Amino acid sequence: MAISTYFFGYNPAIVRMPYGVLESKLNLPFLCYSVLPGCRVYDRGDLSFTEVPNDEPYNNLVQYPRSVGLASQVLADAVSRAVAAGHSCVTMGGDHSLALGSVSGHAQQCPHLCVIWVDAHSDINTPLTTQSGNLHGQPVSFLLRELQDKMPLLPGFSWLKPCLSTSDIVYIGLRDVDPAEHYILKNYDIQYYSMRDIDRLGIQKVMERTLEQLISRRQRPIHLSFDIDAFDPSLAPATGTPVLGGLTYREGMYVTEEIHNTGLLSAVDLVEVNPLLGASQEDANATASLAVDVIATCFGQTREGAHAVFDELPSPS
Ligand code: 6HN
Ligand code: MN
Ligand code: MN
Ligand code: MN
Repeated sequence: MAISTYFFGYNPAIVRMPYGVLESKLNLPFLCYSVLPGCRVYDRGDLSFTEVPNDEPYNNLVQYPRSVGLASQVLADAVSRAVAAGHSCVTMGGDHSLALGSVSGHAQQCPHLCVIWVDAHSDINTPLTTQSGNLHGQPVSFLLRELQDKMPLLPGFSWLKPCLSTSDIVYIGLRDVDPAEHYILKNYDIQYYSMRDIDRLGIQKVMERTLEQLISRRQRPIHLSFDIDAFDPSLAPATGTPVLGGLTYREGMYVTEEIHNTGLLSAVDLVEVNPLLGASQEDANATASLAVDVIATCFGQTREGAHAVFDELPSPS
């Protein structure tokens, strides 16, 4: 299997994220040769983005629409090319607005894809319901066909075509949902498993139901959009919008192991790791290590060990 990785350190404040920590922890040769035998990983490096000058807020509220729109278009092209080349594509952010580009680009090659969105937040505000004005709280609304009559045309976004139906996405880990977002989830019949649902059902049932809905009738490519803030802040402190009561390490690993086991994972976003927001270097390191475990598990790292390196045991001579 071939995997392309991109660093896309973009957030609405137009800051290039300092990915040193994540990049050094994501030891690609190590991942290829020892953890994930059979995987070839191509590091496509950092995607650069252009800050559009005089990028006035839309409606006096939505921040940097032209810059985010343009950056998303660049990312969509990159992801589309990687998938067209037969690679699985990993995009590391950056902020969750990057899913605008990664899901769109993936869908250009795989129009029937489905999405598993692992997050404390549902990121489904529209530009007319957002209270923060941050586009990282809105990407899903741009992607859903059913919401298009509620979407204003934002400068910078004319290229973007909605590529998902409401039944193509399942959320896992929600625990901080705005009132308008809750209205959308309920009224458009979008499936989600909140932390409360995970408490009630257990993560095993949640994954069973998620995969049953998305891929039991037909096999199709999976796009995993994983926000590190889905984990509890005790595990992932270096992130922008931490919320108490998140996934345990074991629940997070179970989610990615199950997705790997489908054999259908085609693209992964790993977002909202922000080393600048860790209170200490240890916080930044712990959050980055967790992100690496998420990615590695997506592509076959197991908690049970693997034996691909040994063909046979050494015998005494
Ligand atoms: N994230 N619902 C809030 C907003 O600003 O719309 C929080 C969004 C968080 C986004 O973590 O990717
Ligand atoms: Mn953010
Ligand atoms: Mn998010
Ligand atoms: Mn989030």
